[in-house]
Amino acid sequence: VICVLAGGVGAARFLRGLQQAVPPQTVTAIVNTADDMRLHGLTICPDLDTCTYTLAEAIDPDRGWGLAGESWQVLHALERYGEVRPTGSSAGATWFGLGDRDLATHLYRTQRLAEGAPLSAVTVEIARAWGVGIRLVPMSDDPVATKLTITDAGRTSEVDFQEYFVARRHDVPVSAVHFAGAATARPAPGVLDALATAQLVVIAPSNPIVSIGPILAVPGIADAVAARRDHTVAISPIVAGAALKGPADRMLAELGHERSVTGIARIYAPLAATLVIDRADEPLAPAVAAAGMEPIVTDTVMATLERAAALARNVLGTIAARQ
Ligand code: FO1
Repeated sequence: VICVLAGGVGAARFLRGLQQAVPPQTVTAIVNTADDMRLHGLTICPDLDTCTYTLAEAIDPDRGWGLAGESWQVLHALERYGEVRPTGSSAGATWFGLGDRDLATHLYRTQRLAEGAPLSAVTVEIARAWGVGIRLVPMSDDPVATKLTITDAGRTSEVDFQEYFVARRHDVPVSAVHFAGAATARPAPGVLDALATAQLVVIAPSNPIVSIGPILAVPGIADAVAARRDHTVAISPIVAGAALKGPADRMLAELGHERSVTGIARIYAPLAATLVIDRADEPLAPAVAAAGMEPIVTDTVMATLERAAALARNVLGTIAARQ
């Protein structure tokens, strides 16, 4: 079994490459759920859905989230209510883009949760409906929510993840991050087992602070990964000092980390023996080694399925070589 700690787009692309390289049933992805939100009374799990839709070849390839060929009739119909919505109400909100077909996933999930099913069981059902072979497991069945302290126009406040990411276009400085609910959350069934028995644990190229951070904040998970340090490989989400997608680069700097593969190595060194870095960062390989991780230099930008599969084979090879 190969166990992958996964956030959204970068992780989904890596998993899609990995399922070219190994039988999908041998892969368990432990997925961040601290980006989840409630809107229109629905439970929305963006990272789980990004992984599901990507693995089902149904994702919108340009946006990296939501479904390809989506229509937006419901969203446009909601715009009518914008004028009558009282201040403070979130009724009919249109700032978060839910497509018509994507809504079906949230309707199904919300009803199943209301019937008492745990998120992990509902996730299996949704993945099956989309023909996904990789086992997708939410990090926890208990709610955990990323909260960010931001400063906007001189005012400091705490906001939910999607308000920071989508409503404010991750364009405001972050001075603190915490994961509400994490301290009492339990790992979802199968998570600790998968970590303990995997031949290889991969930390996907996701934001270390807000995508991988919440997974590691669930009690027991970081210890389970650290116990497998020699079998754990992280893939840097930072290439030449920049994040390929999202605000990881700025967020690292704002929270006092170095915005480079060296900064990534300092964060992951207690958990993983190996860090895969891009060829563009080859000059920093000695700094990665000095931070306590063995650097592997290769192409990490997953512009095509072939590149993603090649990266996956490379990651598999690092462990095969050491055994
Ligand atoms: N990201 C955006 O930038 N704008 C959106 O309107 C938006 C809607 C959305 C709906 C469903 C879904 O599964 C994801 C969606 N995302 C949107 C992406 C989401 O905010 C990010 O993928 C993350 O949570 C970060 O990993």
